[in-house]
Amino acid sequence: MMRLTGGQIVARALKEYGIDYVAGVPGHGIWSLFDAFLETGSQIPFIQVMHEQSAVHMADGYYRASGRPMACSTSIGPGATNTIIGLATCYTDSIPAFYVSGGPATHMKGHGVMQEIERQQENAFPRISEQVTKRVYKAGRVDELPFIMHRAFNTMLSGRLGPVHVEVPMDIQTEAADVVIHPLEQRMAMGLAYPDPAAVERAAALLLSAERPVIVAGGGAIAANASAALTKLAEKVGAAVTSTWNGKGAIAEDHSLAVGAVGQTGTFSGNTITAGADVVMSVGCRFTDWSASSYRKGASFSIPPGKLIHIDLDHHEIGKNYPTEVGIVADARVTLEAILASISKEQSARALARRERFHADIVAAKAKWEAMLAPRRDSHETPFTLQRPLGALRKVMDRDGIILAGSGNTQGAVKQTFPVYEPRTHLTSGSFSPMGWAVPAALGAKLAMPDRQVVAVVGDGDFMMSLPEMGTAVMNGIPAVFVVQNNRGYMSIRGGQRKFLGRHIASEFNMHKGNGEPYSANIAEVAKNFGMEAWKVEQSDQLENTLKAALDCGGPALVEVSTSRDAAGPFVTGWWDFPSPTYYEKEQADYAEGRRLEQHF
Ligand SMILES: Cc1ncc(C[n+]2csc(CCOP(=O)(O)OP(=O)(O)O)c2C)c(N)n1
Ligand SMILES: [Mg+2]
Repeated sequence: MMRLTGGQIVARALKEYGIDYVAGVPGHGIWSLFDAFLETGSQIPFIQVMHEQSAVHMADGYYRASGRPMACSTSIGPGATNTIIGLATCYTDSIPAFYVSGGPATHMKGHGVMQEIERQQENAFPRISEQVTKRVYKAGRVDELPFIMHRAFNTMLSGRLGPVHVEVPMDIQTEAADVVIHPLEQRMAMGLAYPDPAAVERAAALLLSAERPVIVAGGGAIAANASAALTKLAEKVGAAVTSTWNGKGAIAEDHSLAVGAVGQTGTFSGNTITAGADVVMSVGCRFTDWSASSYRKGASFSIPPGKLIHIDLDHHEIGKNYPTEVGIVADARVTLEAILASISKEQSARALARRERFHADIVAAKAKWEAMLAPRRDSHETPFTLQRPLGALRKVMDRDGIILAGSGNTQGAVKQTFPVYEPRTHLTSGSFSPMGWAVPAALGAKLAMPDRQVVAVVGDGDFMMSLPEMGTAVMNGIPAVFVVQNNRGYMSIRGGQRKFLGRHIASEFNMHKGNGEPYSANIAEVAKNFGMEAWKVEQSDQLENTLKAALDCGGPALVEVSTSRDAAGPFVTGWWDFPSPTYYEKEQADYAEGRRLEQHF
C-alpha cells in the first residue's frame, strides 16, 4: 500500500505498465495530473507538442513503428476534443494508444464549469470519445484508479487492439488514497488465441487444392507479428501475396511471390493476380472498399467464384463483406503456423509442381507493372512527377528505414512506388486517412526507433495541417526527415473532382485577388525559421544527394520538392464506388455499370 494522489497513481501505473513517454498539451483540467510527473517515483518523460491531435498521432506512429504503446494526455474541453481525429485514426486501424484527459470536478459537473460541454448531459466529452475508442473509463473515486488503469491496459492490449480513454476529474487528480498498483501480468490473459484444429485442416486443404492461391496481408498480419509465418506459408503452397494499405511490409516486396498492393490504388500485378485467385486467404484484413475496389467483381477480388479463408481476431469481420469458406477467429501468427505444420513436405511438393503457369503469370504481371511505373518514377522532368522523389528516396534510404505517407497523392504513390522489406517500415494513416497525421506520427516513430531512419513523405496540404510540429521536432531534438511534395494545392482532390465531376473547386491554392497565380508558402524557409536544416529541390540531379544530406545531417530536417500540379497521381488500377451528381449523365452511366458488379451484399 502506498498513499498516492490520482495523478501519481496514473503516472506510476503508466511507468510500471511499460510506457516510456507521454505526449500532450497542459491546461487547468490536467495540471494536477501533470504535476505528478515531477514527483519522485512517478516521473515519466513528457513530450510537449503544439496540438493535441498530434499527441495522439505521435503515440500512433510510436506503436506502428515499434509494437509498443505510448500515452498522450490533455486538459478538458478544447484540449480534449482536439484529440478526436487522432483517436479515430487509431480506432479504425486497431492501433493501441493510451489517452488520459482531465474532467470537470465531480462536485461541479453539469453546472457549466469552464470548458465543459453540458447542454444534453453533464460532462459530455466522454460521449464523444466513446465512438472513437475501444472503451472510455471515467474515474468516480481516487481509490478505483488502480483498477481503472489495469482495465484500460487490458482493453487496449487484448484481442483486437485499439485506443482507450481514461478520464480523471480534476478533484480526483488531487485526492489521495492508500492503494496498490497491480502487476499487469496478473490482469492479462497468457498467450494467444489458437485456431480451431478443424478450421486449420480445412484451410490447409483448400490452399493445397487451389490452382491460383493468393494470401492477402492486412494490418492484422503486422500487428500479430505474423510476417515470417506468412512468407513461409506462401512459399510452402506457392501462393502469391498481396497486401492492403496497412499490410504493406508484411512480406518483403522484393520476394518473388509478392505482387504488391490490392485495391483502387493497388498495383497492376496486385489487382490482376488477386482478382484471378480461386482461393483467397486473408490475414487480418477487413476488406475496406479502398482495398477491395468497392467489391466490384474482378477489379480486386472475385469472391465468389473465388473461395475465402478469412483469418481475423475479431468475429465481426468474418462474413461482413464476402462469404467465407473457412472463417477463423484467432491470432494470425499462430494460425499460420498451425496451417504450416499441418501441410506435409509431400503435399507441398505436389502443390508446387502445379504452380508453373501461375508463377509465370505472376512474373509477367509484375513485369508489366514495372513497365507502367518506371517512366514516371525515373522521369527527369521538372517540376517533378509524384513518383520521382520516391524513387530517389528509396535509393538513399536504408533497407530497414521507416517511411510514413501523408494523405493525398503521396499516400497511394508511396504504396505503389516505394517498396519496403520489413514489417513496421511502411506506416500510413490507412483507413481514416487524415491530413496532418504523417508529421507527428513520424516523430513518434523516431522516438520509438531512434536508430532507424524515419522519413515522412507529405503533400503541401497535409503538411500545413501539422506545420507547428516542426517546433516539436526541434525542441525535443527528434531527427525525423520530412519530404514535402509541393504542388500548391490538394491535387489528389482536384484529380478526383475532374474525374468524377469534370471540373474543380477549392482544391488549388491560388491567389483569389489579382491574377490568380498559384500560392505557396516558402516551405523550406519556414522550416529553417523553426530551427531545422532544410532544402528546396527543383533539379533532378540534386534529388538523391539532397535527400541523403537530410538523412545524414543528424537533426530534424526538411526537403521541399517541387512537384507538378499536373503530374499524374497514383495509377488507378482498381475501382472505387463514387456516384456523380445526376446532371453528369456520362459519369452516371459508367458508375452504374461498375456498381452492378459489386458483390458485397
Ligand atoms: C483532415 C482531412 N481533411 C480533408 C481530407 C480530404 N483530403 C484528402 S487528400 C486531401 C488533399 C491533400 O493535399 P496534399 O497533401 O497537398 O496532397 P496532394 O493531393 O496535393 O498530393 C484532402 C483535402 C482529409 N483526408 N483529411
Ligand atoms: Mg498538394
